[in-house]
Amino acid sequence: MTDTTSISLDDAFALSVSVLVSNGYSADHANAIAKVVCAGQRDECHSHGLYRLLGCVRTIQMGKVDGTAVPEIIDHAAGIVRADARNGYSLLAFDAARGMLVDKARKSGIAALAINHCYHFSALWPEVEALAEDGVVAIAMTPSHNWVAPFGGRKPVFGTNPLAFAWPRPEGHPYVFDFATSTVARGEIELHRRAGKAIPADWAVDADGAPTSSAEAALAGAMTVFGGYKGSALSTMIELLAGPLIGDLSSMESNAHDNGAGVAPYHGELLLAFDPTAFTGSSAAAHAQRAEVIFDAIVDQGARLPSQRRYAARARSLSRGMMDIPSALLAEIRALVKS
Ligand code: NDP
Ligand code: PYC
Repeated sequence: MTDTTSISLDDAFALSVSVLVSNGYSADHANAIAKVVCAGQRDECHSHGLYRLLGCVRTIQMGKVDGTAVPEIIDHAAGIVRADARNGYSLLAFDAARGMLVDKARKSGIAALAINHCYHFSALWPEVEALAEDGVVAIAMTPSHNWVAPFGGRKPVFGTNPLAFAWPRPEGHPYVFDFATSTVARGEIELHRRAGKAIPADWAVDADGAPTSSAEAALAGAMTVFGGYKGSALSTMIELLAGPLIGDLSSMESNAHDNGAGVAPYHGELLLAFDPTAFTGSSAAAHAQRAEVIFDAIVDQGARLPSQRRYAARARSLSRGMMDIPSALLAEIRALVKS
């Protein structure tokens, strides 16, 4: 049983900003990163919560990410926004480009945002959820480092390549899913290693290609794709759409760029936004009600919607004004603040 500490939402945010700014991030980057890692911890998404501050500090200490980069937002075409993160983290670029993406989707029905030249560590649900709150349907995807073997192979080719989708609903939170196209996010294996816990044998193979329940051996070997050859194909699609299509690095190229530093992946991200009203005009609200029938048919039989657990965790954290964090991790994070 992990020893945990409760920390107020405000204190967690202030601590995160302090860690980031004292290690060389600008206030803008620190706020953008703190917002997302605190949201992850609040929603009990531990692999992409406050734990990620360790990687943010390592990535700047290794001289990789530009912690003060100012993203350049480019109105590239009627349906395309480009955001050049200029070697900073992706999150500030997303925040800066979000409005233009939504405006273009409203004008054209569909629009794409390509974020280029970014370090990337974050969960994608905060971005697609924000876009759904703006009223558009959203998809996001990104490569990472090549840690994942294709179905039928043993050598890492793909990143853990998350795919996220959000659908605005007439009432309440949007429908959101966000998952790695590997069997599990790499961060989950890292958390098992930190906790000294075994992993399920289908998450990864060791360096010799044998299934392993050792987190260390898995991190040194190759992770598996989810869903067999179907996951392999989806992961390939993400490599292509968020790589060569937008003129940015694949997961193999990101790892080569890392050159053994062991820091956050460096590549691009693709986001797509669809405006329902542009497709169906004044009947969009009626069609949105038809979508509700699908969600009802899922939950009415006892199945749950993705993000249902996360939204429940959020509600608990917000009502307490606190969130829980492993005590050892909190101590490690506090020790990162430079005076
Ligand atoms: P999971 O395998 O837990 O899948 C997460 C998604 O599936 C969530 O939307 C989750 O909803 C939903 N889900 C889980 N169980 C069920 C269920 N029984 N019924 C319905 N829906 C369910 O997480 P992953 O390890 O694949 O990914 C975790 C995170 O890692 C993601 O946020 C992803 O963005 C991030 N990531 C980021 C990468 C990057 O390069 N930046 C790379 C890889 C992953 P709920 O949250 O409510 O449980
Ligand atoms: O957990 O797989 C992961 C991951 C990769 C990059 C950021 N998170």
